[in-house]
Amino acid sequence: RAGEYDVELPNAERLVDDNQLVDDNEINTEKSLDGDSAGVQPIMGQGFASGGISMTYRSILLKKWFQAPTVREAKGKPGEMGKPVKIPADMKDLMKEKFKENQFNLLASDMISLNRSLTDVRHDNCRHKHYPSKLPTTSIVIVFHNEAWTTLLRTVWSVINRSPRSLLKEIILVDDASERDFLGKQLEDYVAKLPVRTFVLRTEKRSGLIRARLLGAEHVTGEVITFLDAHCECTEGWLEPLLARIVQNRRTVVCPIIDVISDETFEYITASDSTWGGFNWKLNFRWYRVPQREMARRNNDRTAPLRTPTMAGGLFSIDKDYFYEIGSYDEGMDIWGGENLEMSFRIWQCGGILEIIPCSHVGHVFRDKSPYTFPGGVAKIVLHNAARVAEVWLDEWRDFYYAMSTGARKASAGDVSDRKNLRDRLKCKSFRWYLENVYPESLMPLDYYYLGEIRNAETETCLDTMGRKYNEKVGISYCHGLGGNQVFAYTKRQQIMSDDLCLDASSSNGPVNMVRCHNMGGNQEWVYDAEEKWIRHTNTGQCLQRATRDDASTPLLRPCNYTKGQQWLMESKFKW
Ligand code: UD2
Ligand code: MN
Repeated sequence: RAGEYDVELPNAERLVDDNQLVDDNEINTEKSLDGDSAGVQPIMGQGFASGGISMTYRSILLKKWFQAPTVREAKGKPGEMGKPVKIPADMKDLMKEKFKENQFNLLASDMISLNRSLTDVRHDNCRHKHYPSKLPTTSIVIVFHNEAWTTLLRTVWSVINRSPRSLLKEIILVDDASERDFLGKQLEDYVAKLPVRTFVLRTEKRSGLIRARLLGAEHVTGEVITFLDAHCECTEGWLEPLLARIVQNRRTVVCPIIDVISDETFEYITASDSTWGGFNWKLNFRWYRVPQREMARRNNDRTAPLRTPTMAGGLFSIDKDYFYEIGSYDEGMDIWGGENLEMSFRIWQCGGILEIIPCSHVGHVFRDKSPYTFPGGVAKIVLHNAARVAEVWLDEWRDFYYAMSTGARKASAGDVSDRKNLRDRLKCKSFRWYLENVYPESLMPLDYYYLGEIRNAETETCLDTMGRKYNEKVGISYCHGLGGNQVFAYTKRQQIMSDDLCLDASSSNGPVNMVRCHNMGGNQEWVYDAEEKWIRHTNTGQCLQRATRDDASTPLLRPCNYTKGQQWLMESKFKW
């Protein structure tokens, strides 16, 4: 049953979805080597002093890496200036073993200084920007469950080394019931000696990142809360532009550009400054290319704040009072997932603004798989959280979410009355308002005639994406009534769409492909005649017809002939 009804596993999304409108060359991997970062200290002083590193493991690292001239070559210290770490061939087994602990190359991370240098990745124009001399102070809140020592402390050191001391109130680490000894007293002793006030809070039992962040936030004494994941690296000048924006309008919630720290090599890779956050019908967060209209609103200034429909969730700054005014987080959400979209919708619908600040860059280790347990099951937790988002914020567009899987329909959102009351109390706007004003490019169509299965009158088979990808033929198969791959929306723009795919034909005898929706009519425009039941392709004038016995896998495009094989029913909704 893989594929169709599965929930997407956490961390499945990389910085940029394969299928997005982002050119690979937008991701700039070339870094200039000028510009240094503060406080580079010797590796031995910071990299291996302690923390989850056994004596044998340590001595292997020391021998193999730091003493073998073949390994050191002329390369200097591993990972400096954000360079990738190369693991010697005879350490590959150890590397694979270590990878399992956190689902990233822990061996590489352990070889890099906690203070490693990075290049200044900012756009040139960012370096000369002037920010108000009086900025608010911020407290950094970092929650973690079983995080590795070196990634956690490298996050902390990067904050210390690259933030103006006067703006940094404190660093609050929230341990969400980790099961690793070195994250206990050893961590407390370590952070007690740091040059910036840093302390560790602990949840009593595993509470998930949402409630862990709430615990951290309670202890914030700065004026602004800045949340970071526990495997980040802040770059030169990351903090000032975030705080400066909040000074201008305290209802602005701001995110840095999230660069990629490779989970394989720990190379620091600058991300595109032309992507923003969106989401699909399954309520997965996704990166998409920023549309022209938003570029134009910013006068094509790539350093100007970018209004984003959603945020990734892990890295942002928010005025502390505003955080509570607007309803902090939904405490009914467990472990991981959903809170990023929940907060994004809430900010926009309730009078705030959500932005990416391109002059602020923070790296994050994106992983393919989640390293930790999801007590009760991944699907149950992630679908529960998403259902809460759908119930409270999506109005009738929640149907798109529920259409995507039986799992989603079965999952319980629990009691959402408090969150609905919050929405009333704050007099938040509708999801329609959000789609119209914030995110017209959304995959959830603003207006649509139909959402459900599309059934052929003669063969009683249904259009089906078959889980196929972009630019492949649309399928047709036995109607299962379960939604998922057999759910299509017929939109007011006359698209037949399934999530980000639209039925598309470029020549008059087909094939009928699934192509990314471009919202511009053309090959993606279809007219459904609700009386005659035919679906006519506007550009070619041809009609959609059932599959043949020779090739039962895909519908055809043929001259309209008013036979039953060209009749399609958009009536039955899928079974709820
Ligand atoms: C992204 C966000 C993450 C969060 C998540 C959705 C970024 C870079 N990351 O996933 O912050 O919004 O989407 O929920 O935007 N953690 C706990 N307790 C738990 C589980 C996780 O403390 O039970 C910690 C974890 O150690 C980490 C943070 O929460 O520091 C985020 O978890 P993640 O790194 O697995 O999430 P990520 O980056 O895949
Ligand atoms: Mn993360």
